[in-house]
Amino acid sequence: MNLGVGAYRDDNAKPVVLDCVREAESRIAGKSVMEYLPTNGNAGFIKHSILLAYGDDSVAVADGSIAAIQTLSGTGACRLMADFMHRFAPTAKVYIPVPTWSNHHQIWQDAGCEERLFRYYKAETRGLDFDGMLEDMENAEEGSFFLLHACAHNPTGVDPSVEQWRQMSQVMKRKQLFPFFDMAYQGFASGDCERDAAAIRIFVEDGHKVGCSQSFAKNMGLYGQRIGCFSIMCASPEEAQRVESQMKLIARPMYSNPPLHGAAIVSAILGDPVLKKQWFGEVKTMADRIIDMRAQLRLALEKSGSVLKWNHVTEQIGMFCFSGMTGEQVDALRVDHHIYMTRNGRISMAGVTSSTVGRLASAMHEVTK
Ligand code: IK2
Repeated sequence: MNLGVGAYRDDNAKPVVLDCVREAESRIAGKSVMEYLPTNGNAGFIKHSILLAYGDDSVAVADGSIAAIQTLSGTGACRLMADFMHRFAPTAKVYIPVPTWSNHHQIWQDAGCEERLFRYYKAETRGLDFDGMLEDMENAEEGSFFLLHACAHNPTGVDPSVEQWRQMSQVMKRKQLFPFFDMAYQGFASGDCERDAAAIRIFVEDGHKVGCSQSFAKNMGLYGQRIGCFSIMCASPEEAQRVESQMKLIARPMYSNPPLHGAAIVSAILGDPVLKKQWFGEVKTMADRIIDMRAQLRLALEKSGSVLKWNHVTEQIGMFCFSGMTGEQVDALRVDHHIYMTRNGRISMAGVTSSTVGRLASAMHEVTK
């Protein structure tokens, strides 16, 4: 049972190509030329992407004060942010949550940024360390950058509530901390792409100038197409033009220009209200299957005779369950049960199916007795 990589599988444990993606591909087949895109990418894609993140009614999108560039998926967007930060705020620190997607550390370190950590997860409650996080924000130097997972936090599956986001926004505003949202799972948390963008929109409402990384790997299943978007909200359209020009100067010597196909697919879907609606439905289907697997796993664990508490399995959200199992317990799952996951106890719930959930629960009970 492969529960390692964060990639969606259907209830037969098979990778999925969404119907809306197939339809978009059939519409663009043979129509696009194979010329280079400009350094900043496909303009239509960028517009649709930032509307999805900031909202159809976003004033900043409408008046052109968001600088944005097509990227090599979410990783590429984070890397451009890190390079941008290193170039224009060389002494600023980047605060990274503990724990986080491990590549975050490498991305910011490789770009030469000075990293600090902030408390995020509380092992005792398997939930958010809200007080610890606010305290670390209070104690951060003014002008620091904070990397925030917009929704469906990887690896913990623990997200702040709307009220907690509001409080974080207030503290960060007062302390003049720059919020950078990594949104790799829009739609995967609640099943609703609009709801999953709530954090970004709260911060924007409060007057923050936010940065954002978007990925279409998970929510459109476009993993290998490497399609994403990096944006920074600016004070004016003129500033946005200048910032965008600097983004291009960072991208140009790195990869010249981004690939065509993924951007064409996303534009075809988001640019057609019928296909977009279909996509919203398909994201919800994926999110709902994961939510259902969480419920089944918790129930099976509780029925297995385990005396441990498993409420976090259903309380956490998104693709991952941060199970609380130790490295040794994960090793035992691998060796004795042929169940594979990352050694921090993270289960990719997207890999669990209705025919394997029972076996997973009894193996987890076995190794945690
Ligand atoms: N940001 C976060 C928080 C991510 O989780 C990811 C994807 N990680 O998925 C693999 C895994 O953890 O098993 C990314 C960014 C980057 O994703 P991509 O570059 O594919 O868009």
